[in-house]
Amino acid sequence: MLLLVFLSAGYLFGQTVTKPAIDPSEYAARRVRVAKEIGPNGMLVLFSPKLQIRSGDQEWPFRQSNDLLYLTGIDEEETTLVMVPGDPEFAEVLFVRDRNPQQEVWTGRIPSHEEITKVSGIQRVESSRVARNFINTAITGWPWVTNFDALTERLPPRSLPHFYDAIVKGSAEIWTVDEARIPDPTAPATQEQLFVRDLRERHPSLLFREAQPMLVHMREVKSAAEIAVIQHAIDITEAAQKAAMKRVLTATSENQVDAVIDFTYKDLGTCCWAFPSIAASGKNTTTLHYMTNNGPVDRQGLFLTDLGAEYLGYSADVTRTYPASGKFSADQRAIHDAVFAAQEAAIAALKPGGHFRDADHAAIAVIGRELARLGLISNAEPRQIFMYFRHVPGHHIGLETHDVADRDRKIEPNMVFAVEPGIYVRKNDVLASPVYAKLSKEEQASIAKALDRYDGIGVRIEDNVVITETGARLLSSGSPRKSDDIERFMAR
Ligand SMILES: [Mn+2]
Repeated sequence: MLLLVFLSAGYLFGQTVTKPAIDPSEYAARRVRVAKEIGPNGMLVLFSPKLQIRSGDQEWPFRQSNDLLYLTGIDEEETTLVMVPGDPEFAEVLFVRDRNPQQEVWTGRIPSHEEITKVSGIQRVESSRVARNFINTAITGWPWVTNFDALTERLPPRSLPHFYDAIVKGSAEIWTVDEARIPDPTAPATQEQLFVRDLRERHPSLLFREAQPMLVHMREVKSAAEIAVIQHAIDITEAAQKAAMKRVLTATSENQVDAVIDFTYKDLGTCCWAFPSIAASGKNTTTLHYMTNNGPVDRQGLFLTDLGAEYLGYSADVTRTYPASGKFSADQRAIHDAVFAAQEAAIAALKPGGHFRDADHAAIAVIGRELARLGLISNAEPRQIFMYFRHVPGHHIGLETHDVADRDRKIEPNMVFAVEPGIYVRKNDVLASPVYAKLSKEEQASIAKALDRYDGIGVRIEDNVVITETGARLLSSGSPRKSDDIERFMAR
């Protein structure tokens, strides 16, 4: 299958660039893979999520579910994808909202069914009003509810003969994403989970199959078009990084730096961040998921921005740490260079056939060596390193910032990773830690001395790479990474 990247002239950073998109033929090819996987007795069902209430009658902006976006490219509410590969007429059916002039006055234009076909490549587009009825009809062989509507009237009983035959024989399988990625018993049920619960009650003999492993396996390896889209998200993110590095020089509040980040995203043509920006000054750089972004700028301190623009649903994830004054102190530079060395080692360890753990180990080995050299630990052992570095050094990126992953799978070309080692010196936490308490008096004294020196310094350097045939290629080289390059850029 030939992958096409739509090219349209855009204007970014003062030069003409291409704005990538994903061709309908690519969505079609993904569905062909799914159809093959689920087989002629299967039915795949995916729903878009319901709008979430923020407060009162205000809703959060709609965000499509990633699996539905991955298989259709349709970023619309009230969308349901049903695939019944055994019955060619209904091999792919997409249910979407109908155009509705009264509603469009309030909430804007709803795309026509023809436009939905043009984006997704799905020929059979039906009204979202009949989605549940269609599914029930397919499973029971005749319209399940009595209020017949347009589609079920057009659907004679047993119009899905192959699937119905499988139902009768007890070999029909309903595929959907039922398992939560992050198990949380208190989380509200997804549309898919409610659907499965309901079907299990009404049709106890139906077989259910979890679609997640298949979709994870597909989503882990990116196409050329996906990599181009991610690169675009990264380019916008790096423009925001550079704007932040300039703004911090005169900013008095983290808010002001946060503001140029949001401005840059929107100015360069994407609505949103993929995750709330982290804009942290001084000691706040040592808080891993700092998101308050309203503290004063510590002029002598470091400034850390962990940013990811979202473009067509795909996420970038780039972190830079730089001096608010434009010039690193010797101690700040020492920590920054240590983290940079760890990151370079991690990136060098990524190659096809290897495992992401190789990058983890490479980063941790360098951080251990460097922390020992700086006197912050007495011995490069994991429990001491953990006092300063307590998150994993990387993850896949894609439709999720922390993209779906089978952590046991070997690395393959065209996987895209964020690599993000860090060192965070929080003196009081170290002094209070049980690991520190178990060290000898001499070890404690020498670490305490180093802690006085480096306290409040937090550095994370995060870059995005794509795996090639032989190693990893940096996608985020558009903003300065090394101490010298950062200073040079900020002085310009
Ligand atoms: Mn990250």
